[in-house]
Parts: sequence; structure tokens; C-alpha cells
Amino acid sequence: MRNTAARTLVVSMVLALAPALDARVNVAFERNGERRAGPRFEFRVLASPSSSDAASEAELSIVSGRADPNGGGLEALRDGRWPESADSPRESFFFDAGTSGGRILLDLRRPLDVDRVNTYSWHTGARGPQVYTLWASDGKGEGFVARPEDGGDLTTLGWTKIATVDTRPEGDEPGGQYAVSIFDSDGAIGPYRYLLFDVGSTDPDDRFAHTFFSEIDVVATEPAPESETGAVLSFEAASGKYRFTIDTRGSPDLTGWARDKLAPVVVEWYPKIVELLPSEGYEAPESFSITIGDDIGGVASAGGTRIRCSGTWFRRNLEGEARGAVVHELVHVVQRYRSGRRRDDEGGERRRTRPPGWLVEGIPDYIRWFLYEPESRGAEITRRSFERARYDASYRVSANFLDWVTRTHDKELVKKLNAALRDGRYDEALWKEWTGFGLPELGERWKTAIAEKLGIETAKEEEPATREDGAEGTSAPSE
Ligand SMILES: [Ca+2]
Repeated sequence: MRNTAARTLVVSMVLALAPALDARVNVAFERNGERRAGPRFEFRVLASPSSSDAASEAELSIVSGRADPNGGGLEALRDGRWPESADSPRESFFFDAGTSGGRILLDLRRPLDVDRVNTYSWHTGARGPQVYTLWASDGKGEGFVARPEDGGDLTTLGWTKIATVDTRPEGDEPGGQYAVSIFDSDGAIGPYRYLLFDVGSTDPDDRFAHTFFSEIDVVATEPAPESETGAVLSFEAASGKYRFTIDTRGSPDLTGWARDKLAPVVVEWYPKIVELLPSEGYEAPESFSITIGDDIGGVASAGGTRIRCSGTWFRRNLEGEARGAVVHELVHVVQRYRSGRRRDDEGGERRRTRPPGWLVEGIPDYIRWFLYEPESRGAEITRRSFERARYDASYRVSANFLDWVTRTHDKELVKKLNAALRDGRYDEALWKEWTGFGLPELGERWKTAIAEKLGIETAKEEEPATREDGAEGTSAPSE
């Protein structure tokens, strides 16, 4: 409430209020003329310099330009003290006479929510007003240059222009005590670590016209932790060949888990899945996104290159099936099976076969349960699930069937199936071609093998199942 009131005052009373580059960023400044300027550095509206702001702990350095050796150095700008008279070089910082100004870097040492940047100056002549451009950066952008010495476009070096400041009075003597306040009318200016003051001369015809800066204050607060706000995390896999993001803004408390536990699995397994499922001329998507949110229902789903995960389900299964569910969806991102029509080599149209749903879901569960987490034995057929087990029952039951055919008949089965499905040439006859058995017969042989393993044929009376049935536990992820 106090802030709002203060801003209203700023608008009505300060010398000037200029809209800056971002529509919400304002530059307010106030000048104490000769009579009012005094050692108390008090202004009608704007605050006096502070000794307890974030700049006190910041690192200040000159990026370009030369400090006037008669000045007090950069330390004078953050010591919370101000000059006691209008011409106090040792308590001020200013660029050297005869130069065109320079750049001052203020490093907050970590990203903070910057609410205000205040700058103060004092001199009786052309060294009183302030002329500078304020740039800011969180230091995280691609190609960020922390110390841009030369001209050129700073926006291409990871910097954002915050405001241009020019407090020179028109048609009046420039001397006086100046306070500048840069603020956002709608909250913080932004989460920034670096502030760059690109300082110019106040009069190109006067070689001494360099502002006597008294103090720089940065009003900033620690940003809310990611576990409260969530984040959009970026990652690379296969040395940068693949890129993906994980957006946890819908489930902020899962941010740490997403970064530390989920991302490494995706980094390792996405390239592996691409290798497992090649086909002629096919390039798997190079970027995809994973969104985790409490507003997302079900378990997880994939649409194109977008994976969506239910935050509420994931939260309950972090140590269990959560990561495997994402591995399953990653397979969908790589599969890219299409149905419909396509043109054949002669330009004629022919119908593609529609990929059977049990294979569309069985292949992801095969990779998940038998390659990614075989130790979990999550796709085993048990005595309890045996009767209802069919090779085309989809998800983990079909995965079990695919694993059995792979082990007993064709090590390349899933690779070949995937290629046929993706190319739209899948045909049930392929099973006979690859294994010597038709699909229904393979299904029977698979069940017979399971029965032998479980001792079902020899058991006269089935024992009651006592353990949790892994094959029909948690609902399997759906596409
Ligand atoms: Ca200060």
C-alpha cells in the first residue's frame, strides 16, 4: 500500500516523469536547485540515498571509459554516504575530462527482483545532471556478454534496455542536486543480476561535463524460490543434438525433482529411443517439451512433440512409476506413426494401414518395462492375470508378448515393427515372414510358454494369488 501511495505522489509532484522503453517502466527525477540543495540530500518526493540497499553488497566495475583520478572511485557510489557540498570530487565518481563517458557494471552477484534503481548526483554546473542508459540482464541468455566494452547492439549480447535518463533542464542552469528513480508501475522491473549504466557526457562541447555521481541505490528483493513459482527448465541431450524443456509452473513443488531426477533420465533415454526406432529417411524430432501441471488429468500423454503430465499423479508416484511414464511418452514422440493416405512411387494414391493400437502402446511399454526398468518387473504376467492375457491386450501385456517374440524369434522385431508402422506398410503377414508363425499362433505359443513358467499346466489347483498384481496395478499411460 505504501508503494502505491508513493508512486501517486511521484506522478503529481516530481520535476518530470518520462515513460521509458518498457511501457511499465517509469523514470522519475527530481532536482534540488541551489537554494534547496544541501548536505542532507533530501528531496520532496524521492528518497535520500541509502546505505542498506542491494548495491551495498554488489560489485561495481568500469567496463569501458576511464575514471577521473581526482574522484573517489566506484566505492563512493555504494557506501551509503553522500557529498557534503556541491563540489566534492572525493565523495563522487565521474569519468575523466575529455572523454565521452563510459560504462559502469553493477553485479548483484545473483538474480534479484529489482524494484527500483536510484541514482544521485550533485554539482553546481554541467556536472550536476545525469545522462545515461540503463541496461539489465539476468546473465542467463544465450551469448551473454557480461562486459560489453564496445558500441553495437547490446540486445544481441543478452542485455535488455530498461530506461534512458536525461535530467538536463531545458533553458535553465544545469547545476543542482539530482535524484533519479527508475521503477516499474506494475511490480518489479525484473529478475536481474547485472545492471549496466551507459553514461554519457552532459555537454559534448564541455570536456569537463561528466556527472558527479554521488550514489547508486538498487532496491531489490530475493526472488521467490523455484519450489514456489515453478520454472521452465531447458536441457540438451546427445551433445546438443536434442533439446527439451520441462515446465513445472503448474506444479512448482516438483521443480527440484524434475531437474534432478527426471531430466537425467530424459537426457539419457531420448537418444537411446531414437536409436532403437530408426527407419529409412526418418529424423526424430530434435526438440520437445514436457509440461507437468496439477491441472492436467490422467497420468501422462503425448501429442506431437508435447508431453503433458499430471502433477497430482506424479506427486504420488515420484519414487515409483513417474519416470517410466515419461519414458513411455518419449517413445510416442519418436514413433510418429501416421495413418491415412500417401502417394506411392508412381504418384498414385494408396491407403496406408492404420497402426494397430495395441502396437502403438505396446512398443512404448516394451521399451519402458523391458529396456528402461527391467528390474521393476512391471510387465510380468502373473497367475492372476494369466487367463485374461492376450497378445493384443495393449500396454504392458503386449509389451510382454513383444519381449517374448524378441527373445525367442527375432532380436530385431521391435525395430522392424516400428519401421513398418511408421512407413504405413505394417501388415499382419509380416509376423509370419519374420518368425515363421502367424500372429494368432505366436500368441498361443507365448501363452503356453508363460503357463510353463508359472507351472499352471502342472498345478492341479491354482493357489490363490497373494501378491499385488503388477500387470494390472496403476493405470498405464495413455496416448
Ligand atoms: Ca547505497
